[in-house]
Amino acid sequence: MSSSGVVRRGIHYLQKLKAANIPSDLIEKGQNRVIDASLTLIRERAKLKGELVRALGGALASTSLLGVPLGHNSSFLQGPAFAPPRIREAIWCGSTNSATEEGKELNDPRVLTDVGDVPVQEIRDCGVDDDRLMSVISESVKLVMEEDPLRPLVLGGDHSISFPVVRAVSEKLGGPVDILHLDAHPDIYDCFEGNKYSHASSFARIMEGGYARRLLQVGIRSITTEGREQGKRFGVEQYEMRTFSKDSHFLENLKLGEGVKGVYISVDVDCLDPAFAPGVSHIEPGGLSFRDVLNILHNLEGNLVAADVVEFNPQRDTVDGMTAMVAAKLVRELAAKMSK
Ligand SMILES: [Mn+2]
Repeated sequence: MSSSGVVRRGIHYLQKLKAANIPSDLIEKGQNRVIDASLTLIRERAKLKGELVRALGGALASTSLLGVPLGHNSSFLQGPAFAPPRIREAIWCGSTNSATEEGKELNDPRVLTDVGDVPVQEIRDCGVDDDRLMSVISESVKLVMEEDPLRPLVLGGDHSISFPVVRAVSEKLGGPVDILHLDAHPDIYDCFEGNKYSHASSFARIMEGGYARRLLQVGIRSITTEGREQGKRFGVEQYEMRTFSKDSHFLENLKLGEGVKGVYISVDVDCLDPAFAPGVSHIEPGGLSFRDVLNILHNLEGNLVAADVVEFNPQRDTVDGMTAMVAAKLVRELAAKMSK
């Protein structure tokens, strides 16, 4: 990250503390204690939920929510940091019931549990940098996966979180996955505005790391020359909206993950046309309908090992929280798809 990026995004008083000769090991030890405490809470919640699901019996795979309220790697608005509690609220909103479209019951813990949020803001407030923060996110994902049969469904956050999440999934499973990435944007810049962790660069980090065999990007309609060149460089299969009517039959009958460790799905809410989901940072007309997305997800064949739903920005939502319901329904249907 450039020094200007640090000033703009970083936490300012820690620089002052260093200038005031506060010993750096005092700060570092404190940061370590806060990170240990954060991971302990996630570990213990995951353990309890895992024990509960195993005691109930009969689940081969069980979805568990993990919130990552991180918005500072966005190049525009940082509102996605506030998304996870809004999505949870909408999942359990009394205006609907707990059944998913294909008949799973979300109030059965064998289908859905929750291990809470990575306390991103609290950790950053202690002056922890992004290298370390990304490791904490990866570690948190692994703590969920530790508890068989739990599988993580991560609530973003901006799209930068997909890198540490996919890294954790691939490292934990011991090999690459196939990724289905629904988005208006390819998020594959080598480095965006000096930030290698930018939400516009997460898939460059994922491909460099060798965490994915195939990367299918669907819904693309805002792509630069660099986005196309990076796509070619990494062998990405980019399906643009301008040809969606031609590609839709193929995309609505995907079979992925064979010969690798499984399938990862990353849904940027802005893959949807803004008519369906106005509460996003980057309004990009000409997108997928909600039913297009559900058809792609419902019909996908493959072993879904983890997923994320990112870039919902509650600060851009309508007053009645329409996009929160949209993000929540994506989460609900993904949770049903992942559990078995
Ligand atoms: Mn996007």
